[in-house]
Amino acid sequence: MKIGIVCYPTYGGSGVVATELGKSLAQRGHSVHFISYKQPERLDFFDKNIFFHEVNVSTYPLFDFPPYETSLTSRLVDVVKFEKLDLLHVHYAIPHASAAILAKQILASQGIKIPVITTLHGTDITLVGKDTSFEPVVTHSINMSDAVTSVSESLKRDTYKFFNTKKHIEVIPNFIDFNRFQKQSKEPFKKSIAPGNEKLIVHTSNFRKVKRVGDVLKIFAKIVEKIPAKLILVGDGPERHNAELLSRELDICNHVSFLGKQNTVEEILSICDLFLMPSETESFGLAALEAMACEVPVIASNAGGIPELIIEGETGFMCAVGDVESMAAKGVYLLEDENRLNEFKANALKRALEFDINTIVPVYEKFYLNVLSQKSF
Ligand code: GMT
Repeated sequence: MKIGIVCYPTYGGSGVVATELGKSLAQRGHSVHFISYKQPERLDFFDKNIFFHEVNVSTYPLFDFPPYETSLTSRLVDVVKFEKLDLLHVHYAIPHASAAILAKQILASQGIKIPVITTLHGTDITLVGKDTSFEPVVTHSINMSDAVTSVSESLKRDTYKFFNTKKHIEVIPNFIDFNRFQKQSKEPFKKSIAPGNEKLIVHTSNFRKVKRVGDVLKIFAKIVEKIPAKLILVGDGPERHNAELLSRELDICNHVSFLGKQNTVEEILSICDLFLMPSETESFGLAALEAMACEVPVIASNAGGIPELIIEGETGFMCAVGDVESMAAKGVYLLEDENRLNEFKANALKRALEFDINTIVPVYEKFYLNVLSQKSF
């Protein structure tokens, strides 16, 4: 198949899933055309089946807000026509789905038919999408897509709750590439971060409010009162500065490392004992899956799609959003007993294996073929 993938190019989960999906589809022999305003972060190599089409947004003195959606739509029309694509798979509803729907209409007026598949990832539904300034467009885009997928049952339920749609939504979860995400021996690195053999606790995110990075620090501050431990924070974003201030306030600076954005997260995860994900909401929790693949158990909030990933009392624990006391208590319970911790680590890997890229990508492939066979688009 010739597949067009539209996504955000940055570190966000939807861009990562879209890029990894495209890379895997290319390995399976499909031609994959990425369309975005920048080369996706994880697309840093050459493959004869992978193509990248940059969207350039023209500026003009009249434009206080350059119209990205219009430029994207025009680029989609051009790429679909010139590359003779079979389908468009757009990741994150805003503005990718609406741009693809308009491109599809323009192409139809020229006698070219192409189905649009929209994958809902999370905040495009639970936070941004339901905002009244976007809602009518998101609803229309969902209803006009030829097929829609969501990354969890929870996100599917939220879509029906927040939007006026009866569209069938196929749940296809996030997945993980074990060629990259697996525990590696990184003893010298571990020694440099934890010279006293302290337990290592980790959080990775884009430091947006929804991630509750402040809770990560509060949980850690309580754990470190009882267990010698260090905290590694990976990523960057709007809440980073507040997090730094809070770590000073909590007097835990000597135990906390802010590493910023990192390309080889799997190396950091490989030396860690516990992952914290106290998010306000999380449609799936890809970062937790990455940790589990590297044998790191997770303590998370009991929100969104997280219960579809974590097995309570086996691969980690889930507590109410904001309940830092309980999360810290669970953390101590895990870290204080080496045998118990090792059992949770093994369980985490076992659970992650259920989301192997080689299991999930064929599900998308089958889904595409099914949409193409319907011919009703
Ligand atoms: O988590 C983020 O802030 C990024 C966001 C995105 O769409 O870029 O991630 C969402 O999509 C991921 C991939 O499907 C999911 O694993 C994340 O749980 C989801 N984030 C939220 O729902 C907050």
